Amino acid sequence: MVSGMQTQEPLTGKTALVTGASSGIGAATSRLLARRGASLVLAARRRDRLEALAAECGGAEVLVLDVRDEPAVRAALADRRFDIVVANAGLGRGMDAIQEGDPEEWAEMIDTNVKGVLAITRHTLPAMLAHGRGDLVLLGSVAGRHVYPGGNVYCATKHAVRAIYEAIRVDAAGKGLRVTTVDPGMVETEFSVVRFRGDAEQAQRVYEGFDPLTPADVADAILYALTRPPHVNIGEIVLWPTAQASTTQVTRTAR
Ligand code: NDP
Ligand code: 8X3
Repeated sequence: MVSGMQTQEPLTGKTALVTGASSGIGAATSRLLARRGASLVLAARRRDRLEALAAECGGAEVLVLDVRDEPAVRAALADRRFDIVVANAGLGRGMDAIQEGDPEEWAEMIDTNVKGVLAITRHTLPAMLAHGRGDLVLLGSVAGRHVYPGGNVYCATKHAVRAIYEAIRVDAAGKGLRVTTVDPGMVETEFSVVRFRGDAEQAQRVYEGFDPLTPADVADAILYALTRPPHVNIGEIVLWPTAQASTTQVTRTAR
């Protein structure tokens, strides 16, 4: 190897579980990992989406799974070993001030973004640790680093993901696991359509007048972490749209 050059670890022969594979960042990550030779297990609730993506990926396994259902996560995953786990499934609901928030929406976010990530972690880590090698990637957010108006409980769940990332680092230390949190700013996906309960116009306005990140940009960051040499663990990746300075400051041009 030429001095100073980093190897690109191949993904051929590796099996990757991606949660939230039916849309956005999860779908883009699945496509990219499949192109790099990994065998994919595509998990989410919408079977039709997963089956279409599996065909695109050249025959990936489809796993219809609600990450909020911990016994179902255990039954589906606890007896298997994955080389790569991308715990990506997540959502935001609403942008109300905390004093006006809907506790049902809070529960949905906490159950998915926190308890779902915990269930995936709990039921995939033991096999990776017993094997002495594996990659666990969590989808955090810049919302896990800064709280913005109306972000309250969504931001709290992503702060929790950051704490879970740190907990995994210390609890699973010395067992060959690489753990990464990938924390993007604004990415144009179905995230805002879900957040605004299907209001596509309101969702579209979120991304108007600037170039947001694309799901492929985030997939590329994930691939970077996964393809470092085995002794290198990329711990935290924060990526922003160039026009986004903070969670409250986006420079938009009139169109
Ligand atoms: P999308 O809405 O496009 O995708 C979300 C995915 O999560 C879907 O595949 C959905 O599948 C899945 N999902 C949601 N709830 C569940 C559940 N209970 N069980 C299983 N799967 C579920 O959004 P993104 O791609 O943008 O979001 C992916 C992750 O990235 C999330 O964790 C989000 O918080 C994070 N993120 C997003 C940013 C953005 O600006 N878009 C920025 C920073 C982080 P299905 O409905 O079929 O179950
Ligand atoms: C999603 C991005 O800025 O809406 O994590 O919180 S943001």
